[in-house]
Amino acid sequence: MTRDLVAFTRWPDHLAARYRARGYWQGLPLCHGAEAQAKARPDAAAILCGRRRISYAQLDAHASALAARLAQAGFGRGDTALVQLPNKAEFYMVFQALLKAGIVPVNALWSHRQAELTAYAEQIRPRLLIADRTHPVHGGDRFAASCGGLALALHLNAADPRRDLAHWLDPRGAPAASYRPTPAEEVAFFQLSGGSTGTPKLIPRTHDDYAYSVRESVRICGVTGDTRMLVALPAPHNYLMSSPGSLGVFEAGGTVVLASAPDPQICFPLIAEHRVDMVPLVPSAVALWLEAAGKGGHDLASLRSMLVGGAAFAEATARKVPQVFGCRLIQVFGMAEGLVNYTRPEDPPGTVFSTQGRPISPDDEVRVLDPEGRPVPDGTPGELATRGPYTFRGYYRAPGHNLRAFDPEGFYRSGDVVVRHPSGHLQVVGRVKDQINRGGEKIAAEEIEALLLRHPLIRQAALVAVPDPVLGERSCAVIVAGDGLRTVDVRRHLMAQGIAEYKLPDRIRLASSLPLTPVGKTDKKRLREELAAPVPAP
Ligand code: AMP
Ligand code: DBH
Repeated sequence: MTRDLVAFTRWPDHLAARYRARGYWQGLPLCHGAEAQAKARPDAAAILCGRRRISYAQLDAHASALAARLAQAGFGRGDTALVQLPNKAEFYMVFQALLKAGIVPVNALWSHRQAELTAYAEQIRPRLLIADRTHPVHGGDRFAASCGGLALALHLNAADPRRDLAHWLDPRGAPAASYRPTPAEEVAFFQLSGGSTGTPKLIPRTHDDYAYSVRESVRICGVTGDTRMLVALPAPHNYLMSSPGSLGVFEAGGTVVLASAPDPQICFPLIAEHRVDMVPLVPSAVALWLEAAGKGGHDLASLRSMLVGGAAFAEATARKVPQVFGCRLIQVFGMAEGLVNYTRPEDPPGTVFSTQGRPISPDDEVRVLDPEGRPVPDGTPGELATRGPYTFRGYYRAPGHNLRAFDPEGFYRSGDVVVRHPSGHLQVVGRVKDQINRGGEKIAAEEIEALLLRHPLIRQAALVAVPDPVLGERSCAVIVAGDGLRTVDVRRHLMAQGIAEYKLPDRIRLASSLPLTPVGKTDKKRLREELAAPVPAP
């Protein structure tokens, strides 16, 4: 297993040497930030979770206890783990522990179900599963039993004390086993891709590259030891982990305030109670927050910065953020694959409202390309391709797909259509990848189409985006089927395969045929146009 993890697609030597020489890659493990805080300010609050306050010393003690017990049980370098935990302090304790012990995790989202978890497990072949008994997939042991090669499953809310995560995290009685992280140039964990392919892809992230993006995000966003960041979107998401995210907060010694969802009813009281000053949101949540803030009743005066990213953000809405919340807006355009852009404090207000920022690093190489792969001038839309000190060089175990996802010079084709301004700021104006961005949650059309086609009556299927005033986009499945198929059957069929709820089509249309392009592929552009057109009155 060890060899397999090391043999991810690396940066070429000359680029790696440059990134080291320029101080981007510092050779430190990703768990270093929180560990350093545990020494420097042990009593400072690292995490507020419900009524619990976890100091940096406690975070480190729990993580070290789990790392030691896992090491004693024979886990370490070369092993992988599948983790699925909710927005609770344990998520961070476990992540820190796995980093310390050199065990490489995939952190699945809470919304993921059987289909996604199975796809991840098949790719990483985990020896360790860490999950929550209250999650529908982990209530019984069926899923664990389906993972070939699993050696241990630990659970939050476990009935069996030997498998109880809380016990494994308990510093009392922890062994003095030795353990250490993987080398900094190797994979620290796998990030999840929003994807556009049939199977969800995994992104190997090294300590060196990820730590660099976190450090610079901290600097750009002004995270300090006084920062109190509300984490209300899924904690494992790349945005909430690194832009600047929880790892950014831990790097600076601030406090992560956890929320179970981004709803104003949940978040506003937490902001008032804990004097939250920074919050990362997606545009659909901002819309809800603006509406709720207009009604008054909550003290949001502590808010100083709102980060907004993950999906298209209308300029008119962006302009309301400072007006309504009295705080600074930071637009962020990032991807789990690497490249992250931010608007900066020194940017003119017009730039902050109308662009999605510019790259973190002077060594982020950005190309904007026409359909033939030729660079277009600034101001002209084109596909964003990029490489740099924290942009990955290949999906895990996906050589065929990597040939298409990268150009011969190692630039990752993001599938996003952007306009670059002479200042380097990017505006996201569209997409060429076959994906639906449902309020920041990405749906790979191919993945759902493949599941639909497993139904015996479904002959053809296409999943396309339709505009939505709240989420930006929703999904519509257009299906050509044999007689007798009802839309409820389609929904049931998908649910039976165990997919995340956000991937269920919002609309289902039965059609007698799908429009085709001249080369005979489904003409999704035409489908989108037809579906977006107002329905003629009967
Ligand atoms: P993922 O692959 O799941 O990490 O999602 C990354 C993708 O989210 C990007 O490639 C964009 O398509 C989209 N995205 C992220 N931030 C923004 C933003 N600020 N505006 C528009 N799209 C965004
Ligand atoms: O949508 C994303 O994936 C995203 C958005 C903002 C991201 O990965 C990030 C910042 O790092």
